[in-house]
Amino acid sequence: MKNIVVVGTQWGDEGKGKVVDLIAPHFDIVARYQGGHNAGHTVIVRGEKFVLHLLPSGIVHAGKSCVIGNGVVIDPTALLSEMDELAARGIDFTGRLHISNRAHIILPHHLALERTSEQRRGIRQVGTTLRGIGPAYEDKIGRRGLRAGDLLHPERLKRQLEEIIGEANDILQMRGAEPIALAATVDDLLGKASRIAPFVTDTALWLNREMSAGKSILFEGAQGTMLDIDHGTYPYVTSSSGTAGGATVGTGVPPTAITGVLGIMKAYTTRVGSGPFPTELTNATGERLRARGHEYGASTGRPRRCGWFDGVVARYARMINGLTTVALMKLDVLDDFETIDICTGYRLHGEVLDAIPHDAEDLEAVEPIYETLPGWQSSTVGLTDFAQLPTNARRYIARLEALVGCDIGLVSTGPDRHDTILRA
Ligand code: 2SA
Ligand code: MG
Repeated sequence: MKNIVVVGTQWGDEGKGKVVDLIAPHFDIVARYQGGHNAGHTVIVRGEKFVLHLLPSGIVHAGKSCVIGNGVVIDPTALLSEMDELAARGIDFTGRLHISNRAHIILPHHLALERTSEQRRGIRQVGTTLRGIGPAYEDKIGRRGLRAGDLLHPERLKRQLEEIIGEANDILQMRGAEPIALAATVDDLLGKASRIAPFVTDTALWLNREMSAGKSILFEGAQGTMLDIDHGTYPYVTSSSGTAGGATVGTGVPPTAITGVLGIMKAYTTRVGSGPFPTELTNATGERLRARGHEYGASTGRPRRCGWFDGVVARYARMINGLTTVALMKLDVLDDFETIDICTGYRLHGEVLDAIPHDAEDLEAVEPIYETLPGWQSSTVGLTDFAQLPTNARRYIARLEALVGCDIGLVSTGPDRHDTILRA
């Protein structure tokens, strides 16, 4: 393992936080490359639960360097409160947190704009986390964003905010929403800027120098392949590149330096927010998955939609990310099911598809083709040896490997670090 990307292969919440935490000791640096505090990465260390949003999950490991890359969007309030909370719990990150000077800043108008645009979409709303993520990326692509590096220049911050917020207020006014108070925003940001500034640096330069000195990097993806702005179920996606390619754009580490891609795959499927979800179960079975898997949003507490494993999505994720290994998560959630369905293909208007449709309405209309496997109906909780798994659980895993076209090198059997099977 040298420079590995950990990527979500479904709609997020696959268990990336646990895996990053588990393998972090083998790397020198953990880097986030996209998204922001819309992510919710749950890590359980010696029975203590940490939910990380913006900081890389590696932060709970003393001595590891952590990077918030240029592809991330940063809400200063969320960043500081997460740092304060962790500091209060004994985590010391002085000298090991590096924030890209090119990362964009989430400002109050982003939240206000997102609320109004979600309202305007009516039934077609995305169901975002309302954290300002999308509008912050809009300002970035629109070339009017404020970057972390700008926090190092308080003398020009007022002028920059005047321009950015002035434009946003025109739109807010058109939509009949409250404008953002400029003076209060400037004061608030100036106060926070002085606390954030010491961590701000050219992380692309820093990462490349560290690599030259032989250091290894773990790239921590947020959300998942199907929420990727380009490759996901557009427009029901997040506004960043959560797929493996995003790791290079979002950190400035070249593609030739990436040596592997670890795909995180839940043994069934979940989705938060709206949009197509072919294997969704809106019945008692779906509720059983939600209850057994504790499927509620780690950032917003929203109940997650639940359904069977989708082999079409998994194959697609292997292709788009070039997966070299898969970690199969939450196998134990399926322990007491009599039978388990796996989706092996889609049918649209009577025809079997050989790829995921690009159109959300088509994907909404597909009929999953299922294969039913017998359950194992015994507890796998906490197992650490592959040979201890019930025969039917091993059959299930073998079937998933065949469908995905990639080896499953890790199986998770519970939330704790130790509830893990590592295959040679
Ligand atoms: P946004 O806020 O612009 O990124 O929302 C756009 C879509 O992306 C989905 N999204 C997520 N889906 C799953 N997990 C996420 N993180 C949190 C978690 C979510 C939470 O780990 O549980 O707590 O609710 C996440 N972040 C964004 C979102 O639901 C929209 O469909
Ligand atoms: Mg999550």
